[in-house]
Amino acid sequence: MIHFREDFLGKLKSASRLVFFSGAGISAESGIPTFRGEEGLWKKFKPEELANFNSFIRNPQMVWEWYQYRRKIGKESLPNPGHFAIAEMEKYFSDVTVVTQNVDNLHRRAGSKNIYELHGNIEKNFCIACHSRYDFLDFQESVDVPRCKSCGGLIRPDVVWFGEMLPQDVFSEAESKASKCDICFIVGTSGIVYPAAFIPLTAKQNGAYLVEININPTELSSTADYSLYGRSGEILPLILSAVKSKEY
Ligand code: BV8
Ligand code: ZN
Repeated sequence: MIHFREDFLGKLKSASRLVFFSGAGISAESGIPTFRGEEGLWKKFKPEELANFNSFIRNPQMVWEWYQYRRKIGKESLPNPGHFAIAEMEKYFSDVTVVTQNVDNLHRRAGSKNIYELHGNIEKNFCIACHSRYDFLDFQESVDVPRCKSCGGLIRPDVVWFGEMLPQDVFSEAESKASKCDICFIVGTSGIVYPAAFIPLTAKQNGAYLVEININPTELSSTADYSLYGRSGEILPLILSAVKSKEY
């Protein structure tokens, strides 16, 4: 059981707009490996080898297989109590926004309504030549990198690779939500990937109260007003029960 600090409970009581800025750590308890943790995805592979356009052009098959491997893990994973707690918060606050760096769809599958996917979505794909769009179901079984039906071009996952711009409309709307929120929760992220990591900083600059939920301190810990160390799948449901029982 955690006894939350009085100032945090006070903020919860007066808040109406929440932002949950999430990273790979929120999905760790769903069985999806994080990027930089012990079992990190990058341990076996390096970001520069896989999550960037030039590697895809040089070796489309290798990059495609990595994403098929991650899609398979994603398909076998379920949202965990942390995702569900965030979704249920929508009943108790007027505006709950999820700004996620994750591409795994678990927030949506947990029932969250307002989600900004800053780095895209692993179940979506497009042709690099004519930009025709394809969703994951078209290629569930395809081991080989698929070719576009209309032009024969290579098909890639619709995620943001290193060196690529984030979807501008998604990012600016997420920034505007961050600038207006009362509390910004930073959940399960090492906070080293930019410009995504600007989101909590924008919230802070506009007067939001920052709560970090992580098993370790991170790059963003110094900006947080309150750091809750532990697994997000355990801490988020405790915050939800504090809200439901009006512990403040
Ligand atoms: C761009 C999608 C330029 C693909 C990913 C300054 C400004 C702008 C850019 C840069 C900059 N400095 C450097 C850059 C370049 C680069 C960057 O940030 N590099 C970093 C590594 C230094 N940024 C870019 O390239 C971005 N693009 O800048 O374009 C530009 C500008 C104009 C015009 C053209 C171009 C694009 C970055 C996006 C890259 N794509 N993913 C895919 O998924 O395959 S990044 C990847 O990292 C994932 O999206 C992931 O979400 C993201 C962040 O990682 P985390 O989510 O934080 O995961 P991590 O493993 O690191 O941490 C997990 C945390 O969870 C840990 O803290 C752990 O303790 C915790 N945890 C674990 N278990 C639990 C837990 N917490 C709670 N409970 C648990 N149970
Ligand atoms: Zn095409």
